[in-house]
Amino acid sequence: MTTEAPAAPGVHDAQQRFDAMIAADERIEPRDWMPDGYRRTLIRQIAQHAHSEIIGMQPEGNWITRAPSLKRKAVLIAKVQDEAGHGLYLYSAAETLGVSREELLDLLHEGRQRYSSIFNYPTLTWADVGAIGWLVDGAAITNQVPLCRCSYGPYARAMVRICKEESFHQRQGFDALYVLARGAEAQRRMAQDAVDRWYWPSLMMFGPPDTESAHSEQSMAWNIKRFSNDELRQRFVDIIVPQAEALGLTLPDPDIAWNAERGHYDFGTPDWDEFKQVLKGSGPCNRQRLEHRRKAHADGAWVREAAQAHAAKQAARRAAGDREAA
Ligand code: BYC
Repeated sequence: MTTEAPAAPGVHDAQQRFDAMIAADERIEPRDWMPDGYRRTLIRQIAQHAHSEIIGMQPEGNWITRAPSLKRKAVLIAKVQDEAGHGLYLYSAAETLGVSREELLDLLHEGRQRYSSIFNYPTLTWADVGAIGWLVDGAAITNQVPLCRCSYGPYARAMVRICKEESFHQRQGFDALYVLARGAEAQRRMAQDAVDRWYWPSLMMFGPPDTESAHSEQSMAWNIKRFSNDELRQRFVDIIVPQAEALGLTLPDPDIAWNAERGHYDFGTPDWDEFKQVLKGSGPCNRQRLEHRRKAHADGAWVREAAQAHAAKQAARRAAGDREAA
């Protein structure tokens, strides 16, 4: 008697299986069937996230040579290196979806994929490094901790390590600002000025208001996003208001007030026109960031070529060794 292998499940069955896995809050892995839209959404989001990590090295990298002490310099170098590492984990996660890192970098360099709006603002003083750590990394953690439970396995797993490292980044930023806020009057003013400039852009990191968020509903249905943009923005404000008090600095938002009925802080509305301009490429540093990235990529071509030549030589040696042993 011969037994026939079961027919490959049709797309309909595969879709049902996928839907059931999402409903049961299970992880989707690279070899599982997934709808095209799910794959496209993940590639878009993970690539945007990876690009943000490597572009995000620039504003802070700007202060490595001018960090005020050896300790601050060492900490900043470690942080900027961490961002490069995050980029690598995320490009690897994106590659499991069938795209290559080269393709994604080309899309970034051609301006066809986005990176976070936040990195189009300049770092004018040393206090900006503190404000980025406290507010930008703080916003990133608020957004990214729920991504550790994202339905796509490789992205969720990458986020676990990234979030641990982001916590260290946030603490170093808070610490740098804390020291400045308690220093000379000029240092305190510098810390306040940095917070004044980074507060609103950090609220914009969470994306447009829910009413204008094109992807949230579908991404939440797929368990990619666990909370909406506005929910996470609110969570972030609730965290930073008491932290600002502990720092002795004020947030440049006259609408911040505790709302006992809601159990949350009320806060003002970011300038969404400015956000749209930054997304269109007209932020203060868009052009500079992309030009620097393209140049860094071109300057690094010899490293990639040398690594490939080395790998080819090793492979040829291994093959020759195998032939001799045979
Ligand atoms: N900037 O439908 P929506 C870091 C776009 S790195 C630019 O709500 P979604 C760090 C969005 O792409 C932190 N674009 O989108 C690194 C969409 O455009 P398209 C980076 C934005 O995806 C170094 C359109 O607006 N974090 O922490 O559902 C040093 C409509 O938006 C932004 C991540 O990438 C923005 N802020 O939600 C220090 C987290 N917001 O594609 C620190 C992962 C929205 O339709 N990403 N857009 O043309 C996410 O969680 C989500 O993608 C977002 C947006 C919440 C950002």
